[in-house]
Amino acid sequence: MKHMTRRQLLASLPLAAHPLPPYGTLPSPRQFRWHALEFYGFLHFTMNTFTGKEWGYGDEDPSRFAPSSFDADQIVESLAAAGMKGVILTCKHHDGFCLWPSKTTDHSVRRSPFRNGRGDVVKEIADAARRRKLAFGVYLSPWDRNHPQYGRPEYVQVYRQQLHELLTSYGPIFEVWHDGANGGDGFYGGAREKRTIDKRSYYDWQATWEMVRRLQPDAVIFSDVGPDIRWVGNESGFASDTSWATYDPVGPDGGPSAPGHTRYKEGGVGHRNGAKWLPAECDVSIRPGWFWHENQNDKVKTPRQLLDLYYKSVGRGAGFLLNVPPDRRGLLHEADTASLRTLGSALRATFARNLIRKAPRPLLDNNRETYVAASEITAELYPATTFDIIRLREEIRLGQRIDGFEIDIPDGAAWRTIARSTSVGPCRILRLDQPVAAAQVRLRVTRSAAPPAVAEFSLFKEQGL
Ligand code: FUL
Repeated sequence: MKHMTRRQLLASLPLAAHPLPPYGTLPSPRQFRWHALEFYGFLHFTMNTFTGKEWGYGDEDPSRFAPSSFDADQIVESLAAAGMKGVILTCKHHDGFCLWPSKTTDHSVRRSPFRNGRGDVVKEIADAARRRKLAFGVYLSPWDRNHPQYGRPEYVQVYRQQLHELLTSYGPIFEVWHDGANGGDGFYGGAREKRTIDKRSYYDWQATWEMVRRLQPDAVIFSDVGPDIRWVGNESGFASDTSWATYDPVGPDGGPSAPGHTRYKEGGVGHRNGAKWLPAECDVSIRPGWFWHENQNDKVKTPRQLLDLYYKSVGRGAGFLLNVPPDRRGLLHEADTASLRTLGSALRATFARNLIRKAPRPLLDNNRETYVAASEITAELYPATTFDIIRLREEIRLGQRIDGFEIDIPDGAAWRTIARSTSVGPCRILRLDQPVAAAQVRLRVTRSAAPPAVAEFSLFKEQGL
């Protein structure tokens, strides 16, 4: 290939030799660590598993929570087999039933037959995750259809107390998940009425989040509006094809936003040059429902469907939060574990080895913290090798810089463009319609807000399905 110009040569030197100034808003260290997880599991498990509901009313008898052979290791192992690096448990869903023996309420495992009332599902999952080296996170529904005080100021203290228990008794927490579904009808200690709240002011989220920061400074906080991770705006598991890590949430009326009170559809694309680093997370269930239902055992997403969602979430710079609900035994069902296993082996086989043999070292070292400052990079594969997956990463601690890029392969004496796309950020995976074979592959950044800082350029051949 042609010789590098002096500018290109300078630009291809690694960070220490040629540092780039950062551009725009940047991820916090806790967000930067979160970006490395990419794929993690959601466990929707509670009273609903036994009543067959999706949203319990809050009047369910705790005696109904009776998994026959709960096994946290089986659950966590199955998630790890899929390649997940963390797990978030619904410690309390909208029905208010607490999976740990909370001091704030009687409506908990303490009054259930599970481990004769001495069990703690949160502890068992947290411990199993730790054993398997998966990060552990907590979902705690702000809406509580059981609690008599829901809708009144007292309940906000209860919610904080519950969160306090979760953040102080179960070791390091990587993510705290606040659901935007809030308020409506419920049992409320027997009142059986509708209680609506002002989503912007009722919870005083700032005070709650300050507590999270104090108790678990490394945890990222998820909600429709962050402050660390944003909802992608759908429950189908995909980000928009162009998706920015930056975002400035606003309320539906253009005013202040709050969890459950945003123009949530904007979460898919985000906002180019938004003032906040607020990357998207894609939450989706492996089944039609969030909870396990017998009649959905034959509706489990296939490994191919899951892989497609992986490309459309992780591959667009978002997190992939895949829900796999335990069944009434307290196990992940065979249909789900089979899908997870095949997905995991496909991901491992596909991404095992970057097919590029020669390129500037920072691109090949599998290290998101080293980069090449260049807008054109030619990589070599020898002999000519077949690939259908292209993965790029920016050094996001220097900001989201790239707006557009193209991928070329040699075609006689010229180059032929085989793929083009837009945002990169923490991760961009392109999947070609047809595998191509080439001995050289060129990345060309066609538009960028600042000189590009490319942390990874890899090629793979999809396999394992
Ligand atoms: C929604 C809830 O209403 C669903 O039950 C589920 O927990 C999902 C993850 O979030 O807002």
